[in-house]
Amino acid sequence: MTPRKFPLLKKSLFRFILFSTILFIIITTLISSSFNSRQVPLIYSLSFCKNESKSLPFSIPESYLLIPYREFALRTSIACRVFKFDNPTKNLSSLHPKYSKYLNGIFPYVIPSQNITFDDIEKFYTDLSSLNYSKEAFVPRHTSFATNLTFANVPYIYKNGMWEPIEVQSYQRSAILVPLQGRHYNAKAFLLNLHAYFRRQLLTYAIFIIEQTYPMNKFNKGRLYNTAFNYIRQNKSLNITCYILHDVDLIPEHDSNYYSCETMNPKHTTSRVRQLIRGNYVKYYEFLIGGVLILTYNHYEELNGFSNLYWGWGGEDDDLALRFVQQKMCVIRPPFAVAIYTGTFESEKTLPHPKGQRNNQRFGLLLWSTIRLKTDGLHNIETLTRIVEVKRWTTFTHLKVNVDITNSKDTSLSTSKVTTTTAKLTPTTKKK
Ligand code: BGN
Repeated sequence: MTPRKFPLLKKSLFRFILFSTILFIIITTLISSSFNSRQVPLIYSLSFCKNESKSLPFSIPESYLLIPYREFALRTSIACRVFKFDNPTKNLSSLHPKYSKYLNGIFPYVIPSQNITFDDIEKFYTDLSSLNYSKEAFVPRHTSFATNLTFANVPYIYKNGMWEPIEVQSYQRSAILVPLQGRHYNAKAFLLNLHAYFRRQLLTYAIFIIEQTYPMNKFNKGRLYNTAFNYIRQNKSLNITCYILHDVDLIPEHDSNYYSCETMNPKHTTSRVRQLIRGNYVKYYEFLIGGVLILTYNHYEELNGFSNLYWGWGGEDDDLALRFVQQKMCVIRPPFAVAIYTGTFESEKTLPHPKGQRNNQRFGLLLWSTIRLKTDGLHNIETLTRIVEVKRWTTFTHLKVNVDITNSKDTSLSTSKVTTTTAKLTPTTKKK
């Protein structure tokens, strides 16, 4: 190289540096804006280059998250920045949980003894409905499974599959969906407390325990939610307007955490959870919508429900949060001070139950979650699961579900039967 050529080299070096700097700025701006704004596309789509995508191996999806899920979730909030609560117009004092005269701040939940049975709970609430309200309203009760139950005896009646307050008409009709596998003690502690909690808020409600009975090893919470949602929407006489998706091991601690649906946005009511033994609250990440989520029929449909692909513990709720982003939806949250829960998870340790196995594939699934929105969810649930038994108690409806019909050869796992538990607690069985 001769000395004469140096100026030319300098010029191209300068051009190269300038070009790379501009390129770097463009890329970093794009990535940071996808963190900060819900409006910017979250996924990288290969459909720009249609021809190339045809030659890609089948297993590579057409579009996927631009950045790993964990990075995205850590930097993103799913909470709405601007929102409005519904404002019921007629007779406020009787319609909305917020105006109930039974609210009293802290909810006096109880941790029942391990020997509690479903019959105990059934009897407790059936007896309550037959009491003389004015006299017995706040008398603490002692039972074989808990002492000093101080739940207010709110006048309630069980009518056509729903519990309704007698004095007023509720603003909405709510279904509480509780997925389950094993963990029967948690389900009993849940039922005992949550009935009292819902009554203080004057809800018209029915609780659905959705138990996975096949397969026995791996839990699929998304399929259980989709199956129950589908069952409830087909049961038109219930006329449900609000869906409350609830973990079985959470008990709300504050009356002002209103379990009402808001028309515009879903509501996430679990900000902090504490363990029974340690007692300190744990705050979860901003992107989390697991725990308790309250949403309308339209919200659930718009999201196409949960993905059906998550087997084992974790990820299905994060996948739903990505669906929210995709659909430009956000959640509203009650004030931090009232969105508090006690978790009954430790009590599991003393009981035999299949331990929740972590799903190692969840990170991979989350990466291409958004492109499955239309094809994987509520829309194809009927091809995957079957309700094999419906057992009606007054305190809950027990749906037993085979969540993998294509792989179960035993036909008894795919035929349905209906059992009704009468007030005298003597079950009768009917074939569907
Ligand atoms: C998260 C789980 C959620 C679960 C919460 C709270 C995952 C996906 C990869 C980050 N998410 O870590 O499913 O609800 O913890 O327990 O594992």
